[in-house]
Amino acid sequence: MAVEKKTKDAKAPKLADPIAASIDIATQEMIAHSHKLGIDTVFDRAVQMKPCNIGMQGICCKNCAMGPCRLPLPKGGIEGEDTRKGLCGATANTIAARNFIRMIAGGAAAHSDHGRCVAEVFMSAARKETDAYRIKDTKKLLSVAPHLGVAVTVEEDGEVKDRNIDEIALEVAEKALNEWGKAEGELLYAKRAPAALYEKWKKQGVIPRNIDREIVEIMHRTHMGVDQDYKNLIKQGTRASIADGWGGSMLATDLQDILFGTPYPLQSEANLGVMKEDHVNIIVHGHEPVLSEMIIAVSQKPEIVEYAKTKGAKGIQLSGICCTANEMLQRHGVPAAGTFLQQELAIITGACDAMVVDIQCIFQNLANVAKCFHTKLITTHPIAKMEQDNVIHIEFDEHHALEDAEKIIRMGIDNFQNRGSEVMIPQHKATQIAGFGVESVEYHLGGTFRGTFYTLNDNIINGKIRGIAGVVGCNNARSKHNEAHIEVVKELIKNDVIVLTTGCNGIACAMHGLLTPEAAAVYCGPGLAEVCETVGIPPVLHLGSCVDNSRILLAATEVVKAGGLGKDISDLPVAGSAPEWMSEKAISIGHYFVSSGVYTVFGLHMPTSGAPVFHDYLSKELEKLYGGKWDLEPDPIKHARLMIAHIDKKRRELGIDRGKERVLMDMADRQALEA
Ligand code: BF8
Repeated sequence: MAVEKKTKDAKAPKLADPIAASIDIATQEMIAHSHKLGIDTVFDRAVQMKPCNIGMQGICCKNCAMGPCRLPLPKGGIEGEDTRKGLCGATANTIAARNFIRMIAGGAAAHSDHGRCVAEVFMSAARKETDAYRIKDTKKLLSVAPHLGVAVTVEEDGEVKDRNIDEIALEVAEKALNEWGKAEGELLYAKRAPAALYEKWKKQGVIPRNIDREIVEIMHRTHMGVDQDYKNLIKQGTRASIADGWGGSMLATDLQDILFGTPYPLQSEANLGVMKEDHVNIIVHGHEPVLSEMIIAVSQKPEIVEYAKTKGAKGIQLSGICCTANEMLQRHGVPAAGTFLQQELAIITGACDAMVVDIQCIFQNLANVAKCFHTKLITTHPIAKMEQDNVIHIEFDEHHALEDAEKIIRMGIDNFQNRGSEVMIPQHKATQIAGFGVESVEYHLGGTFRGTFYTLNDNIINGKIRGIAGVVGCNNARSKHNEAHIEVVKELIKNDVIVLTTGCNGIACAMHGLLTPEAAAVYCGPGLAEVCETVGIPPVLHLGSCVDNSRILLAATEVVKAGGLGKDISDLPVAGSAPEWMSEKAISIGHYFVSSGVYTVFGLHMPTSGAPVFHDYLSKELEKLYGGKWDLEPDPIKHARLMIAHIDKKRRELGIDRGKERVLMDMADRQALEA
């Protein structure tokens, strides 16, 4: 019998159970449809291939050719001295720390290289070398300029004194680009952090010198035979992660806002059901809005819409996957077709006429899936090509961006007539209100005459809002798609914790109806529901893509500035979470949250668990240096409750844990609370 079963299994690979794979009905339907068509997806591959247990625990070193050296934990754990070592003598702590900070380097490099590309386009726009890009949001330009040391004097009427906008934009571009590789000094944006946090970083010697250097230094220190002290290794990881969150990512967000507009709340939709059978469906997937902004601009040209009609389509339906979805959503209301794990499914609908990709989170298997359909899969970035011969590469360049975008869109339109008979778009989508940011939170939750976070702080102090959670990050095919995202967020808002979201968590929350003001009455505790209903906001505020986690850092800083809740981010009743993390970027984000004073819980597993001493250093000792620490909890309800317990601890420390009558506080009241 056993032999017979083996033979049968060898012929028919195990397939994912759609119901076990996702909580989303559209995704379940599409997984079942993919099985009917005989096309494998990430969900099937996840049940067919087991992850390496030793790699998962962070204790495999492959940094030299004497290895890989694998240091599994002894059965029953470590008793007495941990004698595990690699050929060179590297301990489990050294190996796990090296691997962990290499993940930070990978994540910080991805965010920061994205930021650099935006800065280069910004420079072209400032120099007026391109017609496609121009400085759109001068108000944001003027607010960012001083943080880069660019002097501007703005009159009360908003007019700029002495200098013109073009000069300022050029100097901002130069100063910003300099942040990646300047020879001396420190990261200019480090001073945007609360003074108490900046001082902690200074004391620990972790203020980044420039963005690139911190990433390069990780690669050097983790080379065979260099840094062999896990505390010293993670110190460099900390410096590189700060260079990401308060550097590369924050610059990406700021420069994108100046070029393309700061987001303000708007209505849109999410899930595969946003695709339309009678329209040309063009899906933009990846991360840099430099590409997607041009695609949006061209797709709205009347002659392009007319061209689509000549091919029998009713129009063009743009939608996004991953963080490009968030970028297009935040500024234009373009709907999100899905999260990271739905990228193959979007093509399997048979209705995707073109999928345009740039960088990050793009499955190579898209090319194999596209081969089964008419879909044109177009890569656009010089650093991200695919080997399969059905992939078309149209290199995107800011100097001829509109022409490139038009070529891509016409290719999608021309392809509309090549659709096969096998079209299945799941009829599931949800309404969402997105487009939040530091500026719009200030507008909604600030005072009418006092443009800061006063109202938010007052409601935290009065206990209507128990605290703030940043819930972010990816999907991971090793866990049920969206389940942990949604359970964590629902448990938080049920307990009056307002949630700030980005990345694929934002898309997941949209798909499951949590990004509407109406969600407050259904899912929130009474305090948060009252605030949301009064101001007309959802209990979960979508702040954008993963580089926009920098908006969460600045929102927390604004809460500190508004007063009454301590002097540092680590004093606030806040917590961070990535329930379904997957990428190195998530580790970099997690670590800059921790280094900025935020208690941060990850789901699934931590890639450090095979080195208990190093793991404990992250989850216990770091708090003494920066006020934040790592934690791990795979169970979503326990995960949320750990965050709530931390928020309650901070409320007790601030003396705001007892229920109080709601009173409007002035600055003197707040200062009295701080004493
Ligand atoms: O940068 S959340 S799966 S899409 S890595 Fe990727 Fe993770 Fe989604 Fe955006 Ni962020």
